[in-house]
Amino acid sequence: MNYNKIAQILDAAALNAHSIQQISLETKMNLDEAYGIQSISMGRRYLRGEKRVGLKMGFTSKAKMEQMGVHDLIWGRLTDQMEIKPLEDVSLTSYIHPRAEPEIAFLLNDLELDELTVDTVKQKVKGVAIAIEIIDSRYANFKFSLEDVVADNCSSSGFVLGEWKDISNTIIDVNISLEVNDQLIHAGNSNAIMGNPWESLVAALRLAKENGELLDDNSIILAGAATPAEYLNENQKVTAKADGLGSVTFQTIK
Ligand code: OOG
Ligand code: MG
Repeated sequence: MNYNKIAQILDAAALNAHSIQQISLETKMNLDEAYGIQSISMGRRYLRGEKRVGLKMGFTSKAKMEQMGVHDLIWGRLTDQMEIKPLEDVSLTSYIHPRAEPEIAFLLNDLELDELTVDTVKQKVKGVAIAIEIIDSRYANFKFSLEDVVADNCSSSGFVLGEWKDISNTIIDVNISLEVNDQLIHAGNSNAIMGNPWESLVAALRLAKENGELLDDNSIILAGAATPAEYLNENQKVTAKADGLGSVTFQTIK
């Protein structure tokens, strides 16, 4: 199968919310090829009018690596169509088997940085927020290899942003949790994200530079979940909280 064809299959699976067989079972691809497929598949979305609004990092914590059996850092693209407003009703019919996970989000300014370190990248941040990511692997049973998930834009499907706070609100060593219907489901610490969530931003900016992804004013970065993800069902109130960042909630409907 050629890469355009694979990109088209993945794009159609996301668009129509139907699952497909893992690509790697039939077609061998290396990581570069998988990112190439992601790029072509996202190109199809841009042609339909979706706008890229940022990037998301994946497998930045042990909790996520262990849940999914993938142990390498990955990155994908976020579009405007994936954004869900806080308190919005989310219909599960547009997803295959969605899961939610608590995230930390960064809002960027247009500053260009030469050196990317935990100290320098702070200059490029206008705000930090608690967020929830909805992931929805296009592969049956949410099962994939590293290459499969990369080709599938790292399962990206939705995100909800809490209120932006300035970076005097620390995001280091804070409790972060996911609640469903006011019950605590997963709890973690922000430092589970690469030892310090700022490291995830450093990695994101480095990858963006290496891959020619422009991160201009108001771009969003999701740092990757600090806890495992949880499957969603209808009629659930889903909330993520982090110390100092407040909370964000959405509601699922049929
Ligand atoms: C892949 C996406 C991983 C994260 O926060 O680690 C991710 C998946 O788990 O399906 O978004
Ligand atoms: Mg995530």
